[in-house]
Amino acid sequence: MAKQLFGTIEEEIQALKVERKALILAHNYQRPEVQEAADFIGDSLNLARFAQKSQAEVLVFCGVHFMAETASILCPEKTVLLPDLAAGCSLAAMADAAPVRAWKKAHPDGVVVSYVNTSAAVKAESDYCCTSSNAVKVVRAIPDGKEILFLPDFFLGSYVKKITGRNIHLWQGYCATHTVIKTEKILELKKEHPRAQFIMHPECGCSTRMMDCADQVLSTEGMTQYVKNSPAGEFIVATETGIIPRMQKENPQKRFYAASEQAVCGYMKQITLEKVLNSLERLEYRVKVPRPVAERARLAIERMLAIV
Ligand code: CIZ
Repeated sequence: MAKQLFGTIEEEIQALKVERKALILAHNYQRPEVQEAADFIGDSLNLARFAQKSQAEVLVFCGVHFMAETASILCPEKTVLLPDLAAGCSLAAMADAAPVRAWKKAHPDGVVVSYVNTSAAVKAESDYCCTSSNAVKVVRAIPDGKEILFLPDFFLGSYVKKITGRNIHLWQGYCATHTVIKTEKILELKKEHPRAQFIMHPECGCSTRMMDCADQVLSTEGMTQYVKNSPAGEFIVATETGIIPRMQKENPQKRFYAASEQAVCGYMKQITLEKVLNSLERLEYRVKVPRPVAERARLAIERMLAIV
């Protein structure tokens, strides 16, 4: 584990960051102190795009493994570091490349749309990538009548299917963190806070039942923008709880209620300030997507970027 040489751990990180010509990127679900130490906070795609435009040589990606892979695909010339290789993703782990290839074989005319929560190897098998904020747009850009294979999130896929009315086959994956958010608790909170707006992430396990009573179904980026611009003063937030300190900091006069206090992603919370310092000191752990896979995965990401 990293040794502290002088000052606080935060000061040590900032000093080493300059020395390494590094940027610290933190996902919206990271611990508050990690978000505080970051140069940029956002969703996986905005983080990778911010990194792409920067002059930094090293990216310390405070998020989970597939996000660091996406950054490596979009910034092949930069050193991408993940402070803990155990920071995986329950949803991404539900789709491996081999079963995806078998699925494609069973639907040879199918257009494969992969949510960003997939490994680089699965993105390489896909025609399009999408995020929760642009999945509807990506699907709408595919010519009418085309059969669509959507993976790995069943709930996001169901939402997109309902909104677009398209012929979509759904992979049966789900995010373990979002499944703990339950309809009953949301109804209770709505009763307790009748003026609160209810905003929901489409990965929520209850989304198929609760979609119609949500004021908004939004990605994490969409949520942070929405609460800023909305005249409402209270919000019930149905996603991983790590986003709430950011919302509170950016909107000190507003109130936020977690739809479930248990919606905590253990993988996201693997990243600590100590591990960030260690990562900068030792330049570990490097995430590099092999070139042939990266080139195919990049095509799926670029097709998405051309639409949104
Ligand atoms: O793309 C991301 O960062 C994820 C996984 C979710 C979101 O809504 O931002």
